[in-house]
Amino acid sequence: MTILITGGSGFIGSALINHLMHTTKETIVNLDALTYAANQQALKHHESSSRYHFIKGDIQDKNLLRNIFTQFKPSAIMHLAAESHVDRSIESAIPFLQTNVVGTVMLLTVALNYWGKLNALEKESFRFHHVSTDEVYGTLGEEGLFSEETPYDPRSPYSASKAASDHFVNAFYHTYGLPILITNCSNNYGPNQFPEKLIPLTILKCLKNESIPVYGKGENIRDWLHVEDHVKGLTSVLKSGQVGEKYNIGGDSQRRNIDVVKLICKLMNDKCPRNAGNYEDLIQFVKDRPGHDARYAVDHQKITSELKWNPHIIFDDGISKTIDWYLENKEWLFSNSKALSDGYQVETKK
Ligand code: NAD
Ligand code: TDX
Repeated sequence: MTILITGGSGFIGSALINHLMHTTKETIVNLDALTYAANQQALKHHESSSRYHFIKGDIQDKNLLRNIFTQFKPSAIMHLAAESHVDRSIESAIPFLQTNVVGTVMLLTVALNYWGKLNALEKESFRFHHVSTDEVYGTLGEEGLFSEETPYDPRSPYSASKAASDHFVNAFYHTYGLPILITNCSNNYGPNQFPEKLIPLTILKCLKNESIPVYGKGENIRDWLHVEDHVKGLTSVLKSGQVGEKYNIGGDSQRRNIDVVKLICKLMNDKCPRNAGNYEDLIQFVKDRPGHDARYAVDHQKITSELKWNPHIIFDDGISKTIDWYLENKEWLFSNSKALSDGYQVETKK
């Protein structure tokens, strides 16, 4: 079987490819535009494998997509390519509309055309798996969890673009019968995450001895899911999920941002003591993110009862090992941090 993975050089995509390369015999085709967020180092060790193919390109490029389908004849697509950072979407919504909406519809269109020409058996087993976010559901108050039935209520340009892409994926199932799956996961953390996101940014700021920006009062809550648990959930859904269905994937680890930042500071004090004072002294409360969603928390009962998936990595262990990884890969962290000062422009790596 050949799986086409879009955005495979990103944070989650690279963990997914590593997982599939280690645990299956599938051939993997990674289509990635190599934007600022991509990380080729994470997949370098697969470059000599005959089972791994990398193609640099944009999911909006219809001709390229057609050629890839003709050449590799995938039996499944796992679609992760996206602009993924909320703050960047607030700076400029257009790249989010282009990649997350137009790119997804382009991929769906070419996939549908390819799927329509397969024989009955191949048609039956083909899957288009769209990887989405819990942010499409909006924001929670003090009580409750997002279920698969929670109405969509996106609040940021990023989540609006992901919600739109989910709707298009569903539309291709209901209108044309394309065999789709959708997963909506909570905040991922782990190695290889671009240091614009809260956890690697906090580690970077500690190492640079710079102030750690906490938006508002730091009381917003996220449900943290280790990327290794997530990719296991994704492969379960691809293998055994019911066509046309969506599955929520969560980490059972709700934390206030300020508590996450303080925990990182505490662990950093032990692992890599600051010359003078504690890392906590670097915490600075800054202007809140506009439209900042108060709380995300995911009910993952459906994937747990149907596919026997559960998150296994305890947040305090996962975060400690994650810090170890960034400390062992300081060079990577610092070199990627350069793109942070690019003024949120979406650039392609040379
Ligand atoms: P990321 O930003 O780390 O990686 C995205 C990858 O997509 C990069 O390698 C980039 O080069 C590639 N890409 C961007 N635009 C492209 C285009 N037009 N054509 C081809 N490739 C392109 O993102 P991530 O954190 O790995 O997220 C992966 C997916 O999971 C996204 O769809 C995101 O919305 C979703 N998601 C992420 C999280 C999270 O916490 N990181 C949570 C929920 C859902
Ligand atoms: O400097 C910061 N200070 C701060 O307080 C940053 C970057 C973030 N925050 C807050 C905002 C959020 O409440 O921390 C929380 C986490 O922020 P991000 O890491 O930017 O993630 P979030 O906005 O929650 O979105 C993430 O999870 C869902 C991913 O970036 C999305 O791609 C995914 O869909």
